[in-house]
Amino acid sequence: MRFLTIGLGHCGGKIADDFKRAAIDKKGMIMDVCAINSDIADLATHKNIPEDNKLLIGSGRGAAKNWKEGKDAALQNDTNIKSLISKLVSADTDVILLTLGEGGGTGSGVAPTIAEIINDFGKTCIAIVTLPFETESVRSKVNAAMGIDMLYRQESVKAIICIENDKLTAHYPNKLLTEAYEKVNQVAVQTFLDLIDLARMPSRADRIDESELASIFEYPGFATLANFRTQANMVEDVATTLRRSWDSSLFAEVDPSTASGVIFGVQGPTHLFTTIQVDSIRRALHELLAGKDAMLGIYPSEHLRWASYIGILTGMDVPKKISALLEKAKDEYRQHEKILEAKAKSKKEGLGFRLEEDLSLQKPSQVLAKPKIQRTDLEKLADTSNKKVSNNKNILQAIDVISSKRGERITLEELTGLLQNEANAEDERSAISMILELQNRGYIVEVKKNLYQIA
Ligand SMILES: Nc1nc2c(ncn2[C@@H]2O[C@H](COP(=O)(O)OP(=O)(O)OP(=O)(O)O)[C@@H](O)[C@H]2O)c(=O)[nH]1
Ligand SMILES: [Mg+2]
Repeated sequence: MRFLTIGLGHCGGKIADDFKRAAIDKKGMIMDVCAINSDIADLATHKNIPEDNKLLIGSGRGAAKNWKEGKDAALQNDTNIKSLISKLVSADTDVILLTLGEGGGTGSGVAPTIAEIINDFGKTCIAIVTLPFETESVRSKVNAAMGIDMLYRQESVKAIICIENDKLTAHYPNKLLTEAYEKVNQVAVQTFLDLIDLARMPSRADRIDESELASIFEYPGFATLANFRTQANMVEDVATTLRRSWDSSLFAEVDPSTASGVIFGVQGPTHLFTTIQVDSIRRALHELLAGKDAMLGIYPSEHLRWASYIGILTGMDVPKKISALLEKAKDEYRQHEKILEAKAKSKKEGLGFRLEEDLSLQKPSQVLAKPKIQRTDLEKLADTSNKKVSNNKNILQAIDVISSKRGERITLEELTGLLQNEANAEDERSAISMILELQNRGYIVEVKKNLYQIA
């Protein structure tokens, strides 16, 4: 079989690099490989991918965990991507494999565009994607949700196989994250290659061939890989071990009853495959997957001490993990938007430092020196025992009114008129009380008899 693996972004590039390394030893398998990334440093780390097959798109510094940035970079490099793929794809390429980590900006944003380009080449693709940890940021979740949705809708994309990163914690609790990543990437690569090997393996019993396997890949929808190995003498019932082969994997949990196609190969010592045992495996497959395109290969080998179950289930409904991711991405995005709205509002309103209000309670420091003026006439007129003006709200309004005339000179008559019209002074007497208060606070200064300077 001939594969073209295209690694997208950081995680996708690493998995593609692993594919190339692991496939080198496989006789009869041709694995063409390339990497597309917006991060120049990542590309340099892929030792097994030829330099000519590495394509840098976008900024060179990554897509800042923004799927739109990744998508734009792919669109802008449409011609370069097409020429890279046309260099590597050939008439006998059976499957194009896209590998990426859903959650970043590059892989999530670029993959749907690549799938569209592949469609123009008349080829189909399988995607192997990782799902972000539940504890990753809202940005990662939105990228992943958006990326998976866009990828799923692409016509050329058939089987989407999801590695569930959250399972890493249970599988490798004490490993460093980098080691756990390496491990899970290798397991995914090995499982896939074991499946391909199955279709090339001879058998004296029923076997699966490459064209059967290729036809199973064609069912669109979500898929999972199964790979389980156990000591042959531990297998009491071959059929019950079957289900464990996908339930215990690092791939996202699926509902096998929704599958369209299934291929299974069971390998083990010859004595394991009595007709009754093989019949029981077939029954188990049939009960679980009635009406499905299910194929079983049996690979007895005299000297094996272990039994292994390798398979793929395709054309399945959305795994629970992805439905939950889509919901969580929406919820957390809404929450995030609310926080941003509140921050924008608070920015508009400022920090609550109102100099004029503060000044109305306390004399401003920059006020002009209070002139010694005769206020007796005004005081008489105002009858300062009148409480109307001491109302803080009215005086604030008066300050507001005169502040628009800062620097101007204004007569007593104009000032009383102004305060009556615009500062709610009820009558001339209240207006004059306000004038006295404004003078007291230093907002106006009587520069001549009945002529005021607004400070
Ligand atoms: N299983 C596995 N998951 C990984 C690995 N590296 C990263 N991830 C996951 O993949 C997601 C995407 O990360 P990257 O591949 O670094 O993102 P990218 O596509 O390069 O995008 P940008 O860095 O934003 O340009 C992360 O959120 C992780 O959940 C890895 O080696 N193995
Ligand atoms: Mg990156």
